[in-house]
Amino acid sequence: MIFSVDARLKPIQEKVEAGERLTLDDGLVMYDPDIPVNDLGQLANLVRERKNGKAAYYNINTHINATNICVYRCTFCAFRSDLRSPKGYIMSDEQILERGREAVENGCTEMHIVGGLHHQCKFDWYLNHIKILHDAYPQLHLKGWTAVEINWFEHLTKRPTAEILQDLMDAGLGSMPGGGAEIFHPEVRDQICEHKADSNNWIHIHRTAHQLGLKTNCTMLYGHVEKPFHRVDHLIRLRELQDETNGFQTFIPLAFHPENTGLSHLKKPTALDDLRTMAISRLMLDNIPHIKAYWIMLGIGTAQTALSYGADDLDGTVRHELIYHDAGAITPEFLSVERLEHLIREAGREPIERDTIYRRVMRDKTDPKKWSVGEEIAVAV
Ligand code: V47
Repeated sequence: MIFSVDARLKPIQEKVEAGERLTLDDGLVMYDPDIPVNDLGQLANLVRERKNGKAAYYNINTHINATNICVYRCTFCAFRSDLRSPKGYIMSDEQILERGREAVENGCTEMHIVGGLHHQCKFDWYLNHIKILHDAYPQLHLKGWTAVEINWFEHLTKRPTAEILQDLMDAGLGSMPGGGAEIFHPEVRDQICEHKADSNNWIHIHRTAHQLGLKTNCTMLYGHVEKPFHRVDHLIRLRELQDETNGFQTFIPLAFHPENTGLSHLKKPTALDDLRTMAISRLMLDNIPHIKAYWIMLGIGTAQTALSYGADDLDGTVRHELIYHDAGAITPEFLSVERLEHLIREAGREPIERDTIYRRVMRDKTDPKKWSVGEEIAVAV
């Protein structure tokens, strides 16, 4: 044993040190509030350093949400709007292209594209975003449309998942974000978003994406009506798909922000719950290379601390984030590269700029807006 932990964690520590897989019961033990978070952090850090050494990754990215008008009414969402609400908006092609220009002007390697499911917009409207952005700015990686949106496009077109994804890839889609997973278990999903893609749909869409060679991320929205069992069950379902396809790059645990949502009576998860969940995610998801501490959602201090609780990625500089800021996030709208690198170094880690599919980014010293990419970053399995 490299370090000492609470007696109830000893069998788990043995497994972690031997590189053995943890079970659902192990996950539930780790969620017992009497188990010290620091002990879990030490175990998660062992796995994190085994996989990613001292490296901590970030990227230079921006977001675009071309509309917030949405047919769905997920109780946790503060971003969505009705068509006739003064809050509702929809962006024109010119506005979308202007965002692409701004992104390239600021040296971004990635644009994160998600939005509402506007009942008056056809699939071609969504496909066209990818087309016009990719045609104008081919160097910008387009990470777009969650499985929930893909499921909606299937509903609109009556076409199978693979065809929809292929159309998007042909237009220039580079990868898919991990949103829309929420909590898979129907006991929870039926309370917070019963109308949208269910767990089978979500898993099927990511499986199909992986089969087509599209890398994706995965998430879990925690800290609302779910119990520890639902969280661990969710992680195991993601782990099972990863065993099958190896197509997930990063897992992002998303802490619920209650403000302006249908669940505004709930308290947001504590920093201790955030760190416990980060550590348990790293420990349960032994086959996913990266765990992201999304600073926008966790807050800067917790995200920095999470780099010693299993996380190896802070996401990016981020511009134009709306989903969390509409739900009361008090984090800034943007962090500079200098700030991100400083936060990483302060945490005793080595900052590495990556692109969306985890290749090292090399910047031109005289003009940082110019960049090239190296090989995919190796992660020990
Ligand atoms: O699916 C919505 C969540 C997700 C709230 O793949 C909320 O790199 C908390 O998936 N409080 C979208 N969470 C964000 C997302 C994401 C973010 C950053 C990086 C990546 C990636 C993906 O946000 C939604 C939902 O689970 N969400 N509303 C809220 N009030």
